[in-house]
Amino acid sequence: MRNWLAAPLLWMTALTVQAEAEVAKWNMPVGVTEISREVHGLHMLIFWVVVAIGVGVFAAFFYSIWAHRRSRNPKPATFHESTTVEIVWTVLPFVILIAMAIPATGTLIKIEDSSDAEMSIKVTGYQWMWGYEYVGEDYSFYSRLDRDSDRARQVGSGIDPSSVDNYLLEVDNRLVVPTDTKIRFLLTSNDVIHAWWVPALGMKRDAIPGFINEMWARIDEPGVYRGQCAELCGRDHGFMPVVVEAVPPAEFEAWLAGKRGDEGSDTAASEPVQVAEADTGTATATDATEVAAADADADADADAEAEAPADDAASAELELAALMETGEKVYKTNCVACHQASGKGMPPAFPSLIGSAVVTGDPTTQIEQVLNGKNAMPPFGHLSDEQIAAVVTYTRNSWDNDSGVVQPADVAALRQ
Ligand code: HEC
Ligand SMILES: [Cu+2]
Repeated sequence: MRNWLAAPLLWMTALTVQAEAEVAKWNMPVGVTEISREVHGLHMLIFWVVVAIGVGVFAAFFYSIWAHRRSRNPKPATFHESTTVEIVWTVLPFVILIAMAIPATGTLIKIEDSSDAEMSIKVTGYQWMWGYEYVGEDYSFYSRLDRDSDRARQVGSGIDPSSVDNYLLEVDNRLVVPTDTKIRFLLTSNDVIHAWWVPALGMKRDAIPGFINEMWARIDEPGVYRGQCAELCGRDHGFMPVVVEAVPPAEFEAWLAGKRGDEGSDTAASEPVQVAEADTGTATATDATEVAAADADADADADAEAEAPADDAASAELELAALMETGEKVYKTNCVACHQASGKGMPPAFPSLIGSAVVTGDPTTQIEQVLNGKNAMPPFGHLSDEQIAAVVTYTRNSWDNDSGVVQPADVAALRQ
């Protein structure tokens, strides 16, 4: 008896373990915060309640079809109404709903309670990237789709996306945060509604212009957690991932100190610091100018002003040809939507840049306008000095405009 039972039982256990692993792939992930585990627990609880109800309802359904089929009961019963049944099917769902609402409310209250946070991070959505500011720590930066993904996603790039690690889920600058620390996220947006979503943190919030939404997380395990913008925000909605890197608190402090140490002078404090990290190593020849732009922005500009410029890359005057090449890329990425590739714009809303007094006149006016925006034109202060110098030079020397070169230093001088 026992023997012939053992084999199938063992086999079933093995199957269950395998099935569990398989199911985990399809199920909601458990996450790395207490809240995310509670949310997952609720999700499973309610899932099983739903399964039980489903089984009950279908069992009654199939039993009725079988037991009350016509061939068994050629003469149908003619009774009407049953007060007992009506009370049962009103009270029972009510009790089930209340039973589910009690734990759910407890978790909701915890989700909303961002009090006693040990640090705050302001998250700003932009079309199409994220800005992060460590509130009170005097450090902020922008986080964009990493270059490998960006290159591969271009139409006709010829790059196989599956050859890119974490395709569309990697950024140039990760949001580094400490573990075991209650972090409050303050979410807002600079343009349209975005949503900041990292599934492993168990929360998702909209980033709305003019509003500040809150959420919080205390991450238990060091690791890299990936997410995406979760609110359709325009053309490049699919290209503004979120990458959170959780490290032990001491490591975080060291990281932050290192970043702030980089800044040097106060011009840089208001300016995003571009961390070129791994990109520098993998850059191909065509990217040299872009990488240089990011690098120059990070270390060179501020230091070069404060002290005698020791570094060639920082102080070098850039040639027209190099600026035009970078400028064309920057223009195509940031300006064509309104001013068109032809520079003709769509007057009257979006002025033509051909022969424009702003473009052909004193460069200061255009640099300031590109940095700070004007009316319906958004600010582009998040671009590096070199990128802005390049795009301004590009407009000044395209479409028969012939108005001379602007250098990154000219841009740096005009940042507030
Ligand atoms: C979202 C649309 C939009 C984008 C993108 C945009 N602009 Fe503009 N731009 C405008 C509008 C609107 C004006 C007119 C502003 C005003 O004077 O009220 C303008 C004006 C200008 C002018 C002044 C033209 C004149 O003769 O008054 C320049 C120069 C300019 N933009 C350059 C740029 C550059 C360079 C970029 C890319 C980095 C860019 N713009 C991106 C909308 C845009
Ligand atoms: Cu978005």
